[in-house]
Amino acid sequence: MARTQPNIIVTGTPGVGKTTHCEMLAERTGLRHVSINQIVKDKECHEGWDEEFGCWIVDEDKLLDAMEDEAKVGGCIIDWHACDLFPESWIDLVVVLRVDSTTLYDRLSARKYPEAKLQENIDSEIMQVLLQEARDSYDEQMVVELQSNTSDEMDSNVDRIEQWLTQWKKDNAE
Ligand code: DAT
Repeated sequence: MARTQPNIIVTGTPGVGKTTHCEMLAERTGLRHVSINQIVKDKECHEGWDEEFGCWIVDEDKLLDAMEDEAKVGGCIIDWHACDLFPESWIDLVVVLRVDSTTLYDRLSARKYPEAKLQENIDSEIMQVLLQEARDSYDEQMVVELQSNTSDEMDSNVDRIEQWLTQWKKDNAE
């Protein structure tokens, strides 16, 4: 059965602004903010805590099982710092947020990230790891790269995604 609402992934290096964008989008569109972090924690889709990187070791099969019903219904704004695990058939749009390294440094320092983790994330942003992952995993027409340095950029990103959603609904109306 076709989805009556699209599923959107908002991805990028930690600190780019995924959660802030997803919350604003959910408020404006009525779509659901699906925080993978929260699902992994609440539904225990993990194999324990990685001390070195300070994150859950995600059990991807369990996570996909936990999300399948919701993805089928549609209307998910998926908030996660990876995107290659979701089947392409579930997804309609992949938004990769980008940020300058100085801005990212300030945001991650404010989170009190340990130096090694901070540096690793900044390197990953400079090397555009998430953008490449998105391009490798999804049709190029589904992937959009948006800058997220300022609140003006965030507002225009959210406007743009809302416009995309309006068009998607027109295209997919019965
Ligand atoms: P993420 O979910 O990608 O880890 P976040 O939404 O928690 O990132 O944002 C990290 C911090 O940066 C938070 O204090 C909000 C701020 N921020 C994010 N995007 C921004 C933007 N485009 N302009 C100004 N501040 C932003």
